[in-house]
Formats: sequence, structure tokens, C-alpha cells
Amino acid sequence: MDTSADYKLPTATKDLAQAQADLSACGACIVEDVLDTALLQEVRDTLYHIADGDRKRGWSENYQYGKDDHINQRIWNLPSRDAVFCQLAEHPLALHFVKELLGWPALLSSMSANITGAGGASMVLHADQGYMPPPWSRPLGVNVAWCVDDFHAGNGATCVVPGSHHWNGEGQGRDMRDQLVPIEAKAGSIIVMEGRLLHTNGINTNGIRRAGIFAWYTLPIYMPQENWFLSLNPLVRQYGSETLQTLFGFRPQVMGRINGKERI
Ligand SMILES: O=C(O)CCC(=O)C(=O)O
Repeated sequence: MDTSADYKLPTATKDLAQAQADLSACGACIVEDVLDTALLQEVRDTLYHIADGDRKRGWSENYQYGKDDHINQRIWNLPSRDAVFCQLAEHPLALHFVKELLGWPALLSSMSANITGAGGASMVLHADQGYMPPPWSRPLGVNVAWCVDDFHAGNGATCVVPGSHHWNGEGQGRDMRDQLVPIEAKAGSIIVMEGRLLHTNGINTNGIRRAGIFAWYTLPIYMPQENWFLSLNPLVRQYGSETLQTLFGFRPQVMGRINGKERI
């Protein structure tokens, strides 16, 4: 098994061929300036408004994936909270990577924010497709992470074990924390991670909040992490585009049919 030292980290780029090359070599890539200033501001204001409101009302979730930490805030089911998150879910660049890695149709499995704060711990080191049965000879999902704030080592940037996607799941459950490297990226960038890559969020040491939005897409044969049929805001069902209906599983092809048909 190679070590992460054998792989160079992706660098932020606007060149999609470079991004694709980084994704193949390292398991992750960074595309910068995907959100313009106005859209980034809207996403940020909306997300922090929801985060602060949830905290005030005691609706806040502290999800640490197996750890008992009460600092980082997780906000699930973002497409139901505001339409601006639907816009990100079906953003053409996000779907570019989804189509490259998974093909089409694909499902949005979940879309949640992870906000690290002062004293925030690092979640369990994991590959997002960890619940899918081996062998993993290919990515079965792809995570498109939207940087709502600048990501840097001090505020808990996402940390990856570069090249660990090549291990096809073998590194799962091993203590690889010494091989973690932070992925630093500007607000408005996306970090794309393929499903086999080992990663986590870093420890927040400077107390500055860092929000990331994680849109996890999978092949359309896996049950979504979020049960959209129960939890999706009906407005999205009513007004969302055909692309969104597909991503949420309302446009079945082979599986999920209704009396053998694609539509009611
Ligand atoms: O917050 C982060 O940087 C990482 C989040 C993560 O690993 C995940 O949602 O799977």
C-alpha cells in the first residue's frame, strides 16, 4: 500500500482537465471561484441564519459520526431548508463531476452542512462509501463539498489521506491520522472527493467558524442517506426541475418504479 506521501495534493484550478487529473491521482480536486460573490453571500447568509435559528430553538444536531462532541453543528436536509441549496445540488459543475465519475442518472444521497467551531473535534476518519459492500474497484459515490468559508488548517479544513482511493477500502478502520493532509481552499470553491477517499474534518484550533456543504451523490442503486420521500419539502417536489426530481429519486428508470411504470 502506498502512503499519502507518494501523492501530491490537488491545487486549486479552474481547468477541468487538471481537476479531473487531480481527482484520478489524489482522489480529490479543488475548483475555485465556482460561486460568484452574490451567490456565495446568499448561501452563507442563509446557512448561518438557519444554523443560528436551529441552535436557538434547540433543533441543532451535533453529528460526529461516532464521537461525542458538542461543538460542530450538522444541518441535514438542506434542499428542504432553502431553494438556494437546490441550486447548488443541481449546479452544472457539480453534475459534471457526478457524470464523469458515476454516469447519469445518479441520486443525491444527502446534502448537509458541517460547521466547525471553537474547540470542534475531528470526526471519524472515513470513506463516504464505507457502508457499501466491497469490492470497491470504482467510486460508487462522489462528494461535492461547497466551501462556504475559506478552508484552512486552523479552522478545521477537510483533511484527506491523498491517494487512499487507490486502496479500494483497505485502509478503512486503520489508524491513518498521521497521513492526513488539510485541503485548503477559498470560499466559493468546491472540493470534489470520490467515494473511496479517506477523509475527515480537521480540528478547529482558531475558533473561527468554518461551514462546508456536503452534497453526496451515489449510483442510483443505493438507498439515499436522506429519506427524501419522507423528508423533502413538498415545494421542491412541486417546483423543482426535472434534474432535481431525478436526483431525489422521483424519476425512476429500472428501480423504484410504480406498478412497473416511471410515473403515476
Ligand atoms: O466537514 C468536513 O470537512 C468533512 C465532512 C465529512 O467528512 C463528511 O460529511 O463526510
